[in-house]
Formats: sequence, structure tokens, C-alpha cells
Amino acid sequence: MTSPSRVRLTMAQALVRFLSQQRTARDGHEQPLFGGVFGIFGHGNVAGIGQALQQERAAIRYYLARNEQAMVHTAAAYAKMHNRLRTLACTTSIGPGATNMVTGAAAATINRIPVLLLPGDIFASRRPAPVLQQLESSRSQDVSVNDCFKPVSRYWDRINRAEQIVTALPDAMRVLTSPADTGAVTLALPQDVQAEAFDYPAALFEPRVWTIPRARADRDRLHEAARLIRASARPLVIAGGGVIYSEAGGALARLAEATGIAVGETQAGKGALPDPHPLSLGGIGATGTRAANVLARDADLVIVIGSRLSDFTTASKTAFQHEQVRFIAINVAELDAAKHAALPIVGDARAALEELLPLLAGYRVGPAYADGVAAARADWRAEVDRVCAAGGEAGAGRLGRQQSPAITQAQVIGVLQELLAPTDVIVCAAGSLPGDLHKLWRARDPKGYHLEYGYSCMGYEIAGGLGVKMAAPERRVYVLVGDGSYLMMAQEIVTAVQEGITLTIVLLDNGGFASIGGLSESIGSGGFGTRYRYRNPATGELDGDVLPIDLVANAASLGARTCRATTLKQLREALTSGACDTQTSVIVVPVDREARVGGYESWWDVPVAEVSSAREVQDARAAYEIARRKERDFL
Ligand SMILES: Cc1ncc(C[n+]2csc(CCOP(=O)(O)OP(=O)(O)O)c2C)c(N)n1
Ligand SMILES: [Mg+2]
Repeated sequence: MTSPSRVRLTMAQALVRFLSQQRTARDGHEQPLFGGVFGIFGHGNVAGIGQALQQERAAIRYYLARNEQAMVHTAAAYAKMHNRLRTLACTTSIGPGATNMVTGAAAATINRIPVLLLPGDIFASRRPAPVLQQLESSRSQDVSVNDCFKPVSRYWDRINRAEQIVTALPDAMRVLTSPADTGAVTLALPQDVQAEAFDYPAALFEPRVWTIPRARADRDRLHEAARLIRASARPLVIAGGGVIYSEAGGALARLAEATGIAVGETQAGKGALPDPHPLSLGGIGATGTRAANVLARDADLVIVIGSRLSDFTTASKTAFQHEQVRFIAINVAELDAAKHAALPIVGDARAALEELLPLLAGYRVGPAYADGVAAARADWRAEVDRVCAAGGEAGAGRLGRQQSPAITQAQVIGVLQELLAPTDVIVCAAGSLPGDLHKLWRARDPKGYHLEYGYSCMGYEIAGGLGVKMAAPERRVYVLVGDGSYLMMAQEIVTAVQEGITLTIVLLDNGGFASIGGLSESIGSGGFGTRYRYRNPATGELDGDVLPIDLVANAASLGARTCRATTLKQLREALTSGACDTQTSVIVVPVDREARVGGYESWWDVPVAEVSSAREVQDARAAYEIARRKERDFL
């Protein structure tokens, strides 16, 4: 007999019911934590979680995806768009279905984005072992492929008994909703345990609200920060993703306006201080603007807010050249707050900025600094206009199969900038586009620029676009994707079509991996292995004609409305015809592979071969050794 305070359910049913009842709240706004469950079923989850999702479908929605990696990206994009207050869960079978999620887990964890992963696992009973897709070990039976999730998860558990979820689930939610600890949370679910029944306490299924705190920073350190800022002649703010997740943009603008301190932005932080603001310098670091990078070079104090200080942000620790430069780092995570020997202000970005502002009363940067910021900004705006207007080489035929890919990637960015509304969202992740966008895009809304550049994972773009649109259906979502990324993972177009989720996908075709090709040239290897070519039967090398890939037909076959734009006029027409608003569309734009946007006062450490038979490599190594001398230790 089940007592009234107990409910007899399978472990999977209990888990799904529990998820449907979780909510988050911040600043008094409450919402369901889970917007649904994405999944692909196999023998490792169909009878457990699959059955439970069917039974509980009124409480939580299930979405069928095409690829397990992609669905984790969708969940992460959804969570990022919701400032980490909401997410999606992902269910897979055992074996390859499960390990397909490892890349997505790493991307989410590296970006500090919550996702709940529910891979199926081998029988806890071990009786039918080895089950189809089981990895065997001669040293232990306590091993499965799901152990691969451990380093890429912020929380990892294997549920070997049905009752374990009573403690595991609240713990998993604690990590998912922790601003400092969040990332991928993996609960590996043995396929037999999923189907086992247990008398669960009814209290487990009561609605539960996870309050997202705004952790207050240490008072003494805030006073010390104010003292450092007051003593600074050339301060600079670096705004990272944490500013946006904490909705600290308003507080940042108030601090910037009160003090005159200018702001550079990381990829995740772009839009924190929207571009029209006179103190916005745009992107900073290896892919930064000249305006931000010149100020970083000369800054005597860098105030880092909500950033991991990746090598792109710090230009591989060459960005800050002032002899006495010091750092203040405001971050919810101690790990990040302590980087660069910063004065660590451990706490929520918005709360810390609000508390810091009154401590700075009366402080203002000098007129020379203010004039410098205004001039750097004006110079940069003119440069962006110039770069976005400059055409490619008409008739160059660099793609081989098309006669004149005269359009440049920068021109495409320029057209999008001109046509998109401030609240529209651009989504991107890998290739040459993120760098170009970081430099050129004028983000006018904190949620309008969605870059996954912590993992820079090719294939994130379309899957991520799906998550963005699910999180913000009222916004138009533009996925910008290179041909290489597209070919790696385009299949979530099918999921978008299935769900009636409208994305506009702008596919920039430059015939291969142009960004890595450029990198390869810069390290003396001539772009080796980065173009889509046939293997030449005579030489055995990939130097034959360019492969005839019909990307328009490919996208059409997945259910998208498609067109090809070979001129800017056609691109404008495709974007403004209105058709994109009603159906997922793919606009294929051939672009000039060689028309690259250069770097501005920046560098990125990519080690060049120390010895080589090639002269170009030797030269590149010599240049590398000189450039590397600017790298600094901040101790
Ligand atoms: C999953 C994954 N594999 C490899 C890389 C390394 N990589 C970065 S950019 C790039 C080429 C991307 O090609 P494409 O999408 O066509 O963009 P393009 O460089 O041409 O602008 C590669 C291979 C990566 N970032 N992600
Ligand atoms: Mg390409």
C-alpha cells in the first residue's frame, strides 16, 4: 500500500514530473526553469524517460531533435537568451547518443551556461551486460561511456537506485541555478533503473522556486576598488557576458556616465553598453576594435566585469602594455575574479556596480582621456563604414565554380546592420564571422548579439538559433554561418521546420575553411588542407577543382525556403521580401574568400613550428618570437 504522502512512479516518471515543477526567480520575477525536453530515443531511454515524457506530456513539452550535440546547443542558446534563468533538458539513449552530447556539454560548461543532460546508461543490474553499445573494461565494471561527461560537467551523477533521485535532483538544480557554478549538469540514467518503480515522497513534486541570488561583494574590497579607480588616470572597463546575464547594463551605463570611463566588450558581453552610447568602444582583444585596443594598451587600470579573460579578450596577454597596469575583477566566480592578480570583487555584477557607484562620487576622468575616447570612437566608426563598403574583387572567381563572388563578408555584415531592427538577434559561433562581427557589428540591444565564442563550436549556429528563437519568439533571429560550419551541422533546419520556428539563415560560402586557411597562411603553411577540393588522381593531393556543393539544394532538401544572393541588391531583396518572416529560410551568399577584415592593434598566440624546411615557416617563426615578447605575466 502506498501511503498518502508517497507516490508510486518509475524513476523516469518521477524525474520528469519533478522537472516540470521547478521554477526560478530573480528580482521578484518567477518562471518555469525548464522550457521543455529535447530528445532522441533509443533502447537506453525510450522505455524509461520516453514513456515518462509521454505520460507527463501535459506538464512538460517534448521536442524531437536530429542530433544530440545540436540539441545541447539549442538548450544552451535558450538558456543564454534567458540570462541563465531558464533552460531545456536533453534526453538520449546510451552509447553514441549519449557521447554525442559531450561536445555540447563542454560548450555549455565553458560558457557557464546551464543545461541538464540525461544520457541513458548501461544496466545497473549488470545482468544483460554487455548491452548493445556498452563499453567494456577489463579493470572495472563501474565504467561506462558516460564517464566522459565528468570533466565537461559542473555536476555529474549516476542514478544506480530509483530512490537516489530524491537527493540527486535537488542537488542538480542547485548547480544549474548557481550563478557561479552553473554549466552542464549530467545525470546518467541506467536504462533498467529508469523503468523501476519507487514510492516517492509527494513533497518531491511540489512546485519549487530556486531564487537566483545577487551575491553582495565584500565591502572592504569595494572601497579598495574605489580607491584604485580614483587613483587611475587611464581606466578602462571590460564588459563580459556576466554583465548581460546579471542584467547590469543599466548600472554599467550609470557608472560609465558618472565617471567617463569607456567600455570595451568581449564576445559574450557585446551589447552590454549598446553601440550608440558615446562611451562604447565595441569589441576588445584579438578581434577587437582599434578604439578599444588602443585604450587597453595604455590603460593603467582595467575593470573587468563578468569576464573569463580568455586569450581572445586579452590578446593572449599582450593587450595591456602599461607598465603599472592593475586589474579589478567583478565576478560571481572566484576563479574569474582572481585572474590577472586582480583585486577580486566576488559578487553579482549589477549589485557590485550599484554599490561601487556612490563610492566614486566626485571622480571623473580627465579631459585628455575623454577627448581620446571620443576621437577613438569617431575614428573607429569611420573605419567600420569604410570596411563594410569596400567591395571584393569582381570577376576574381576565387571559388572556381562561381564566376564572380564579388561580395565581401564585411559587406554582408553591413547590409544586415542596415536592415535589421535593434532587437533582432544575430547568432554565430565559428569561422571568420565571429571576429568580423566582434569588430564591425554595432550591437544596439544586449540580447541582439548572440555569439558562442567560449568553445567556438562549429555547428552551434543553426541549433543555437533554434534555442534563441524558442526563448524569444517575438524577435527575428538571423543565423550567420560559414559553409564549413553549415556542412558540419545543418540538420536542425529540419527541427525548425517541424516546430514552425522561423529562422533566417545567412550562409556565407567562401569554399571552405577560410579563417583557418588564413591562419595557416600566417604561420607559413599556405592554407594547406582548408579548401574544398577534389583529390587530384595524378598527384594524390587535394588540389583539383573546387567541389561542386549545391548548398541551396542542400538547404531546400531539409525543408527550408532558399535563395542565392550573388549581389548586394539580391541580398537586400531576400532579406526584405517578407518571406523570411513566415518560413525558415536559407540565403546562400558566395563571398570573396580573400577579402578579409584585418586585425587592429591585436595579436593571438598560435605557436609556429620552431624548425621547418619551409622558408615561410621560418619567417613566421621569427615574427612569432618577436610578437611573443609582448606577452605579460600579471602576478
Ligand atoms: C567543431 C569544430 N571543429 C573545428 C574547429 C576549428 N575551426 C575553426 S573555424 C574553422 C573553419 C570554419 O569554416 P567556415 O564555417 O566555412 O567559416 P570560414 O572560416 O570560411 O569563415 C575550423 C575548422 C572548430 N572551431 N569547431
Ligand atoms: Mg567558409
